[in-house]
Amino acid sequence: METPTNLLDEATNVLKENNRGSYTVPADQLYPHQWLWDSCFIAIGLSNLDPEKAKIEITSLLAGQWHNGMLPNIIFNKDLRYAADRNAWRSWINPYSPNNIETSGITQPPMIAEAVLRIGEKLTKAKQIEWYKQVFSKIVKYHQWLYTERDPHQEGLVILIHPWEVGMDNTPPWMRELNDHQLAYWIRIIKQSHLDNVISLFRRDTHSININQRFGNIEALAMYDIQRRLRRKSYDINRILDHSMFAIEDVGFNSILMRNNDCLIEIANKINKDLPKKLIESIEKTKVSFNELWDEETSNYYSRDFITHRLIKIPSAGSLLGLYAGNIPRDRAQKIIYQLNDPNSYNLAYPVPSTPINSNWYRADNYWQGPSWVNINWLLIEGMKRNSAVEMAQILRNKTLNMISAKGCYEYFNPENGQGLGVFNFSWTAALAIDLILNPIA
Ligand code: 9WN
Repeated sequence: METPTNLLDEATNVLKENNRGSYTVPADQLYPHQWLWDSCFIAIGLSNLDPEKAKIEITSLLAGQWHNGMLPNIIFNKDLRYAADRNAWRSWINPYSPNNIETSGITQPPMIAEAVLRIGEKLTKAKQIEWYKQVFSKIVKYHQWLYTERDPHQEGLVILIHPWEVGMDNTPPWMRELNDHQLAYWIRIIKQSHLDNVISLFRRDTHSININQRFGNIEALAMYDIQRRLRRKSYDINRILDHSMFAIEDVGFNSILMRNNDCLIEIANKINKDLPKKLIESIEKTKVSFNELWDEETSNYYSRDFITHRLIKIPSAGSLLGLYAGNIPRDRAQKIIYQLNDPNSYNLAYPVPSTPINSNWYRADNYWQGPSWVNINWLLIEGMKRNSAVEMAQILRNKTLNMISAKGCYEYFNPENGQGLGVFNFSWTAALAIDLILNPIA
């Protein structure tokens, strides 16, 4: 494949336009703050062009770290215009929130160790060691927080308490749980009386993006309601779990955690540091417990309800990320690869759809229920490389770059016709395009 140089320029420009000094917004207007996994992907892209800028992106993320170790999914832009966004969360009500920085009260997929490692690989040996030493204890603290707060029974699998933490907001398994078990009575009334269209008037996102490409109004209300309930408990996990709120062991998140645990170990080795014994035990437990998310009958990994331990057997992009996790049995990796090759499942003209086409939930244009996302493709390409599917990784890399070249750096794409969807000039699409262009697969 020829290197699409135009795309390289275009993508570099997107990152420049979306830069706000010490961090990069996911997109102008719709996403005016700093998001956790977005910035990790952005830093991975930037590390190819200017590792110093990538370091600044990560350093800015770490400035939002809570005193208990949590990295929030959003660090708010301080501009007066966004007071309502900050106020919706009121992170300052929790004593562990950072001083003078306003953030959300939940997290997002832990991609930071991977980003830090990759930045380090682009630095000279001396600078690499200095960089790893600079950030090491903060990332250790984050992984410790994941296990102490979010693995309350010490089972090795981390729980999530809001769909926004998954990073794939309206992914089918979470939406099924939300609709079946978590809709507040007042939302049910609105749903039954079909008054939900009124909600559109209050939504900022659907002013600029067609609602068919975003989550529905009932889901928007439900997500807002869960956020409000978390705020009422001051984001204190003990109080939240006492009220048996939403808690799911998400398969995608735990896959990403597994890989990032390995990255953290690699960073520790590079600077001759030991990880705390308890953290090592948890890391080992995750590798074993992850097997419990496998369902032999349907040959798939699934998320699991924390309380009942029932698998939520609805396939989604998260089910594929075991490939990125590494450490999964060879026959299971092959079963994921089989689905990725199957035209009745994930192998569409513009892969990889975020929901397989043979699922009742599949909708080609709708957010995380069908469209292809460049970050998921990137994670799968990494996973394929590590699971001896190099040729497949090459093909997906080329298809991904062609899809972006044809339409531009859209947020997501229709997997059947390649149409660009969501916001235009989306940062992680640009950043990961840069990474894919500059790192051909040997
Ligand atoms: C809510 C910023 C974020 C991404 C998420 C994506 C979307 C927000 C939204 O945008 O979530 O956090 O408004 O839907 O789902 O993955 O980090 O790009």
